[in-house]
Order: sequence, then structure tokens, then C-alpha cells
Amino acid sequence: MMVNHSQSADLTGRSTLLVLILSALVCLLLLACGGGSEEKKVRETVRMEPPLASELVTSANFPVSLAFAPDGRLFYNEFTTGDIRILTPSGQFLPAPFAHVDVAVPDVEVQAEWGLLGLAIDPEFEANHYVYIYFMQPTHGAEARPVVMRFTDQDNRGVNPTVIIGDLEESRSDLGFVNVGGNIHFGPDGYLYVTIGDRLVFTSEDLTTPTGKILRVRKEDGSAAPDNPFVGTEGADPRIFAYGFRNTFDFTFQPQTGLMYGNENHSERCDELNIIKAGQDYGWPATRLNLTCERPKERPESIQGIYNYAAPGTNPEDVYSSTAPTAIQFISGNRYPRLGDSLLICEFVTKFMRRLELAVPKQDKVVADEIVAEDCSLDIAISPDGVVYYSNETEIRRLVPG
Ligand SMILES: [Ca+2]
Ligand SMILES: [Ca+2]
Repeated sequence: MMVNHSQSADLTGRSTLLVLILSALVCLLLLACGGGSEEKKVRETVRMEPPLASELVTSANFPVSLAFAPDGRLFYNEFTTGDIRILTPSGQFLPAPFAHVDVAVPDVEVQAEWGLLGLAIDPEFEANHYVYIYFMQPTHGAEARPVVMRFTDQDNRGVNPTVIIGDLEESRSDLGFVNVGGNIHFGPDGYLYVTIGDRLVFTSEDLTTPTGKILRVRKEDGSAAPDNPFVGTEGADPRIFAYGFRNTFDFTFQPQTGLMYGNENHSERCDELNIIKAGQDYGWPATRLNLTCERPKERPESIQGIYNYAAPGTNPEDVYSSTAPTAIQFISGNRYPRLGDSLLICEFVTKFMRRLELAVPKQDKVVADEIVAEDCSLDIAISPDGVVYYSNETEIRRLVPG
């Protein structure tokens, strides 16, 4: 369904109201049927005891993305200033930024997702010194275009800025500055993967547009990987790897299996952990008015999340259970025997660092879930020697091995 922009912004408000009214009706019905006497058990939030220690590395200005170079330098993006910065391997802050881009940041106090977002280091960095970013570039008026750009590192300075993807659809300020995706990472196949949020235009199932998709492109020029699933499908954007996303804020690859795992942010409930595979449909926006976390009836072939996040005291299907998962990173139990081989998640709303243990050997179910720290809201990166670094709005911290 195509809706015009003012309608879709309006629909979001209306759908919230509708969901509230429907939830109230369901509660009344349950009470009338006697269902209210069986109190629904909310999911338990388990904290690791005693908690793992962490240390402050540096204070920082909204360090939304972290990425290590193989030489041990930590690169990070400042979300609102457009500066890309470096910490040396000894943790020293370099006062001059590596590079700067002008970013579109709304000048009104709103919950905005425009800014400098994704950061990725080239897998062949030692040979080519390439660093990639995703940011919202100001265009005419108050609009912004998502751009993937590459810099070349020359003695801690990013030179030769080169646009890798510059033809993505603009985001419109009247749609609330949200759902722009914006994470970039290299897969084990050497291709660059890019998340594009739905920007509230609800075209995530439409294969002619990159909106609401994950793209898989050649790092040299942003063109489609030649074996992408929709290469040769008439009208489809050949860069699309998977579709049906609202706002997959971050993703990562399981080192042993190469499987791709991504966090899907919904607006109120049923935030998902997905295993993302080529050519698959992940259900949005048909799931928009679902009251459960099941796959949408209209799209029975779509892929359901393997796990749903929930804030403390709620179940994933409750309104306002969303935790807004951000960072996602596999770690090894070698440096952190208490964590074991597991998946670490950070959440913007709860600020939890959550450890999820996946079932062996298929890695497609969560078998343990516990809170490791309570000050991680933005990103996680693993240093070349296996140490976990993570960030919140004002700090970069390091999880002490143990
Ligand atoms: Ca989904
Ligand atoms: Ca990340």
C-alpha cells in the first residue's frame, strides 16, 4: 500500500491509539471470561552475580559506533557532531578528528536518528587503509540523504573522501527524523552490508526500493554483489540482500558459522533478534498492527525472529516492552570464561548489556539470557586481543576480562 507522507505520519499516531484501545478491549474480554484470575507471568530479568567489572576508557560525545583497526586503534563516530575520532592502542585520545562530515541533525528537540551512524574498517585495511561511514547528509531544505563514504587513513587523518553509495532515497523531516538504519559491516564474504530503515514510508516489502532493506554491495563502488538474490528479478534493486525490515539497527556475523544476526527495532513491542538470510522476507510492515510477535498472517513465508526482547517487568508482546536493541557482537569465552561463547547485545532504552547464549550446534535458539552490565546503550567492539569495548551517550568503557 502506498500512502502519502502526511498520512503515514498520521497513521503512526493513530496506530498507537488503536493499539491502546485494542489492548484495553482485550483486557476487558479476558476479565469477562475469567482469564484475569490467572495472572500472566512476566519474563524474569536475570542479572549476572557478581557483575563483571568495567573501566572507563574515555568520556565521549555520543559515540554511536566503535570499530577497531587491526593495529589496535579504536575508531569511533560522534553521532551529532559528524566527527570520526581515534583512540590510540594505549587508550590515548587524539584531539584532532580523523575526519569530519557535515551531518543533518534536527534543530528541534525530538527523538531523532539522523546523524553520523555506521562505521566499518576494510577487511584489507593493512593494505588499503580504508575506513567507511554511513551518515545523513544535509540536502535541500530540511531533508537528508543517507550516504556511504570511504576515507583513506594517512597517519591518523582521513583523506580522499569517496562516495560509495550516494543514490539512496532522501529522508523527510516531516516523517520525524527516524528509522534510517545506518549500520555498515563487512561480511565474511568481503561484501559490505548496509541497513536502510523504513523511514516511516512502509515500503519494506517493495523490492524496487532500498528502503526497509539490508543491502549487500561491492566495497569498491557500492554496486550489487553479483550473486545477490534479486539480481535478474525484473524491477528489483539488485543490491537488496533481505527485506521486510523496520529498523535493523545493528547486525553481526557469527564467526564459526558465518550466519548473520540482526536486531530489529519495533516501535512498541516485539523487538526481534533475527537470523538474516539471502532473499528472505522479515515481515514488516505487515507486523505493524500485530498484537503478538508471530509472523504476519498476510505474509506466511516471512521469517520470524528467534528471540524477542522485553524491558524488565514486561513480556515481548506487551505494549511498551521495546528495549531498542542497538549493539550486537559475538564474543569468545577465552577472555571471558564467565560469559562463555555468547552474543552480547546493548539496548538503548534499558542500557542493559545482555548476554544471550545460543543453542549448540544450530545457533537458532536462545538458551540463556542474563544482564552483564547496565551502562551500555550504543555499541560494542572487540579489540584485536579480544577485549570488549562498549559505549553509552557519554563514555567508552572496557569490560575487564574475567
Ligand atoms: Ca520481523
Ligand atoms: Ca556495532
